[in-house]
Amino acid sequence: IAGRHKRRVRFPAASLPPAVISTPATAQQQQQKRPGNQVPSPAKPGKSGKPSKSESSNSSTMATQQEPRPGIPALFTQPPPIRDPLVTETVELQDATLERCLEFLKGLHISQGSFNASGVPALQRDPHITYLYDSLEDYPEGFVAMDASRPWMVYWALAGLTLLGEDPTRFRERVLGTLRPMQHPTGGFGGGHGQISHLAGSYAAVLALALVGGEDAFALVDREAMWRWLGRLKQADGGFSVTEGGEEDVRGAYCAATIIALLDLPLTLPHDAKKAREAGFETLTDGLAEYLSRCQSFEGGISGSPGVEAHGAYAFCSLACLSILGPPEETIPRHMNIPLLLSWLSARQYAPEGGFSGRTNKLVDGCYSHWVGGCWPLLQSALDGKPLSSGAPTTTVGNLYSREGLDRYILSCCQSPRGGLRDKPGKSPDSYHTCYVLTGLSATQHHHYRTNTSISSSSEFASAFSWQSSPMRAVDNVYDKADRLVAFHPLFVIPHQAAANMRLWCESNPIAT
Ligand code: FPP
Ligand code: K
Ligand code: ZN
Repeated sequence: IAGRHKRRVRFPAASLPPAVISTPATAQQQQQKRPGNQVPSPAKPGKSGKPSKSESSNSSTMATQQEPRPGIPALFTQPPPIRDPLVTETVELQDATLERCLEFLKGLHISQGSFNASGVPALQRDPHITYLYDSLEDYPEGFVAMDASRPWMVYWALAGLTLLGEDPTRFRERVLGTLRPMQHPTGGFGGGHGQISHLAGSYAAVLALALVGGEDAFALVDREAMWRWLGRLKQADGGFSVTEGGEEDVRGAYCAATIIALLDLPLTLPHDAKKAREAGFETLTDGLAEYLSRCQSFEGGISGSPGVEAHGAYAFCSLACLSILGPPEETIPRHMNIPLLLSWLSARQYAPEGGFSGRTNKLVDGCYSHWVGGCWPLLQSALDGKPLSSGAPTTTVGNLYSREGLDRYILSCCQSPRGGLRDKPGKSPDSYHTCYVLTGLSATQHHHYRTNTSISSSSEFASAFSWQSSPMRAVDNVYDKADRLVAFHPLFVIPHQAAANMRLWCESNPIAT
């Protein structure tokens, strides 16, 4: 792959990923316009020999009239038959978005590559690989806000490359060198040099270490300090704040549960877990599921904290956290209203776009292929119930969303012509969207199910380490075999083996507390 040895970054007027780590300072910085570091590069001519149309031309309304390529069902080539008669700014934005997507869904945009028999463009594997290798190199000064997300930059690139079949272990030394100075003696990793520890950055750091694997990577984490730090983040309502003195939301819950499970941290509260001890808790996980339960909103979706708007990113955090805490068929029905959740989650998939929105009355976005798409295997597992003792894969409820629709949105609308994946047509790619769009595509391609055997010898997180996956039957999808991605663990968002290796090493190297 040519990009492997590239040492230059070319991000044309990149839009930054959402603030997964939000501080008032970075939020403000992210509003700033980035000085373009543009390397002009001519748009590749379509391999299909279709009439040429430039992305800037005002051709979107024409796209509704133009004939789609063969093999595409009408569901994905026409505006929805039922329209809201009340025209608002929101409705206009939605109409403009679906019009723009239609040209791509119908396979009529000049930037699209070769198509398969279902009218779906091929995955541009090599350009995406090159893009992600590039994303690990230098950045222009306009990206200064990303200095608070450095472990994320490492994780997004390595996770994306892994999905695409590249070997992340070749980055081991570099990753250790990058992350080592970001760890604090008082526990956890900061988002960059000299920054205080944050649960989001610590989650990304731990996942990056799991991806590169090996004893040196596992031993890099000061697990005792991590455990003490988590104790100080534990709040009286059962949840976790993301940093000492910082905000509390379900990101904290999921990141903490992931770190505890992968690193085999003790559940007993450390001595200085002041708030949690005063609330009467005895373990790091006490009251956590109840806290998540209070985050289900009137709509049925799940919000960042009790009482606010439901969002797909928080739905994944909450359902994944519940599925780490115990078997999903027990924890999810016990703490969530499932019919309401199913109704809200189903409403996230749009037609004709096929992709997911993050919340009611908002637009599809490729990154929700993971945040919303990643909820489906967890809910499916909850509905399928206890795994069979024979160990055979079991499906009772079947597909809960349109895998075909999501495949179409991802492959037709989210591939940036020069590599990298994006939110939607017209947006620039970034490594956050590249990682999570690919994670979503991988999830459509695999059936994720639990077995009754866990790789972990402890009973605590037995269920979290009992997942397996098998490729979906071809009839459920519309991508080509050559476009199959590596399967990821549905809770830890890294390969199953990477999660198992970290957990097993930590189990055999218990920390003294
Ligand atoms: C709204 O952005 C987005 C949010 C409120 C949540 C963002 C959080 C994540 C993407 C992931 C958090 C998870 C971890 C593990 C740290 P918007 O208003 O720009 O987008 P929208 O219009 O699609 O809602
Ligand atoms: K968005
Ligand atoms: Zn997005």
